[in-house]
Amino acid sequence: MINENLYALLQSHFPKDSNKPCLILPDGRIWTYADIERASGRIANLFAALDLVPGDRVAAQVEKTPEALLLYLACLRAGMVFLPMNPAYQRHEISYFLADARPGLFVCRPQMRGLADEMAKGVIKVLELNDDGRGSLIAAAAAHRDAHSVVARKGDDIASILYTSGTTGRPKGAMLSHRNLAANAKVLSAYWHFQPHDVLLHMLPTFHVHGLFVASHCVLMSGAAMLFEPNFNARRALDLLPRATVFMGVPTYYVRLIKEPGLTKALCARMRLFVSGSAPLLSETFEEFRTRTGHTILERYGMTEGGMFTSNPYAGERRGGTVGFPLPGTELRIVDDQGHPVADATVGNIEVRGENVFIGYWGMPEKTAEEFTDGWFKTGDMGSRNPDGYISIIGRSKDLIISGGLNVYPKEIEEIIDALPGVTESAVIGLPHPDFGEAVCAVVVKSKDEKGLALGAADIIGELKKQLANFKVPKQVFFATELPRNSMGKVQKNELRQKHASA
Ligand code: MCA
Ligand code: AMP
Repeated sequence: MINENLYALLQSHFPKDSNKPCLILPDGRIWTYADIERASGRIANLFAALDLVPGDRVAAQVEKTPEALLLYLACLRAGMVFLPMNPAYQRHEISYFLADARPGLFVCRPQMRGLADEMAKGVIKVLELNDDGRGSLIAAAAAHRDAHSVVARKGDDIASILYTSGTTGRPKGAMLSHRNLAANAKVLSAYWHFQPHDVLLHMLPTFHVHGLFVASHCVLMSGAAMLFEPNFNARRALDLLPRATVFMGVPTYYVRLIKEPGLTKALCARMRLFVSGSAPLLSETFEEFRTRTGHTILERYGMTEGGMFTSNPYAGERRGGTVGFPLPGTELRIVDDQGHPVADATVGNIEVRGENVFIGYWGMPEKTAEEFTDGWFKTGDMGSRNPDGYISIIGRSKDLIISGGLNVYPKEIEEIIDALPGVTESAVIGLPHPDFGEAVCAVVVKSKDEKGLALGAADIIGELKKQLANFKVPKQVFFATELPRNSMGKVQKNELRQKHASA
């Protein structure tokens, strides 16, 4: 039987010369492919010593370090299910994920240890991974052997669970199988022409599909190397672009790059590809970047629930304002609200199908069934197909804000604001923002009592900061006497967006 473990696939593409660099760190240290194999092998052996068995979840809320990536690779090879969490998440968010996913192990930062132990209730094992890559996880793994045979997995076995919030406010764990991830890894590395001599400038976080799967898998599938940076910083990117051949980013990265006077054609002379996604790339940014660097950004479109669905062509015309064509192996259709395919150039609901599309939401069979029609996944994105096949994303039917490439579901924030003393109701909306694309803003109706009178914007923001990751906290709070509603009683968010657009 073929082992469909994704790690086995990646490993089969590792370079013959295992001393070839895989990760190049800011301080010049290098992790070779041999180092990656040995260190992930030690962590995989540690899992067995902790009595974890394949299928157990391993949750991680850690900063981006080489060791964090190794933890992911160790999970793959040992058959564990990797559950990454944004380090910005607070108690409210983490406790939900742990209770829902019931991991066998939680790897956290030392500053979260007290909270982690409290939430683990003695049931979940807790180990630490510090922001410098040390910690009890690595210390414990050091006692184990390097050699580890990749655990046999079937294509449908879960490799990772990534939580995406939802329009109902209750986050859903998207289960991605070894087959899902492998399908996208194979297609993307080939479609974007990854070669062993490539050097990817990796500045994305590693707790989302974009940085963890799309970027890392392309490199590992081609035996290439990555300049592995802890985060995005435009100045630092300028220092490193001359050493790189590929860059991947969210639109905010490109907005910030073109603000740098040092961004020139000469600086990008060695580069062969710039990829953008996770949020719409404005045509001004697309054009300005081309003028400044001579490079045409390749925009692609995807989602946590299936990785990448479409891409502009590598060799053909990369058209601004479009996300290109469905990738090989992904079918995409655009349908009206009754599910009938619409004509070219007509806006409809985007649905996708393919080996990359996830296997369902963890513990939510009904929710999963609702999101599929005959195997087609409803993305919640609206778009159209041009007569020559290019897909454009026109909007979203789901109530979602994308701020700097990070998703914020208004419902989650509205529920917390509505529970505050002095609040009658609220509506959270996205308003245009020059840096983040969209900024989270709240419109709040206060109660007419003393609590309402005393409540100010700073109180609301202060309370939200205690409970939620900072990027979800509204950048602005507006007060209103009532929320506009239609005859069905539904809040008219479009009206609110128009009213406050220039605020
Ligand atoms: C940080 N802050 C933000 C954001 N990030 N506010 C709104 N939106 C954000 N995205 C807040 C912080 O809480 C802080 O607030 C202040 O801004 C400065 O924080 P700092 O960490 O210094 O910000 P930064 O380093 O400038 O980060 C901004 C960033 C980062 C570089 C745009 O958010 C980022 O790397 N985003 C990429 C996310 C990503 O990988 N998305 C892909 C998802 P305060 O001052 O109040 O403390 S995967 C996906 O969507 C699908 C599959 C796809 O298609 O790819
Ligand atoms: P996530 O749930 O974090 O995976 O975010 C996926 C969502 O990001 C998609 O459903 C789209 O709404 C949006 N998205 C991703 N790439 C693009 C793009 N190139 N243009 C517009 N929206 C995008």
